[in-house]
Amino acid sequence: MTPPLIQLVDIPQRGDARGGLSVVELGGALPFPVRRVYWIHGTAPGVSRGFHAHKQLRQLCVCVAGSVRLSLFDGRREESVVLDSNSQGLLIGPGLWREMHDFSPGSVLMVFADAEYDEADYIRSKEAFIESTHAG
Ligand code: T46
Repeated sequence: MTPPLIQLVDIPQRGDARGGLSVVELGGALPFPVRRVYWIHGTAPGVSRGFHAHKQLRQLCVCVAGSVRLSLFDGRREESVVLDSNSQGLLIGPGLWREMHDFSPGSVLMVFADAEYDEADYIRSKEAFIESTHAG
């Protein structure tokens, strides 16, 4: 059976009566070593982001405030998910075209990545991405 494109992982919750506390341990809790963390915030209403794939990069995306809809496309199938929780993150492997839509006001999308920023790892043309999925 073909595995789903959307792979969600649970994030341990250590909150108590005082409020929430979510934990991502960097020493082995994720299926890859974390080399970079960045977060996307202050996205203007109606703006979409992404529109690229990665050749190698693996990432975990957690919407730590508000919500965002993330869609993944492998060249044949497209699946999307609304991220709106501190307790679940979306794993995104290489070879997936990603788009981010419907950012809610004040939303913050935190991303844990297994490599430092490298523009050469991006495929920013959808046509080139689709071609790459048919290659080999
Ligand atoms: C991804 C989705 C989920 C850097 O200089 N360093 C960085 O670590 C990042 C992530 C970006 N940049 C530069 C590259 C561009 O000039 O910041 C600018 C905006 O990046 P981009 O247009 O790629 O941002 P998004 O929101 O479309 O995509 C980002 C990540 O780039 C990407 O890897 O998977 O979030």
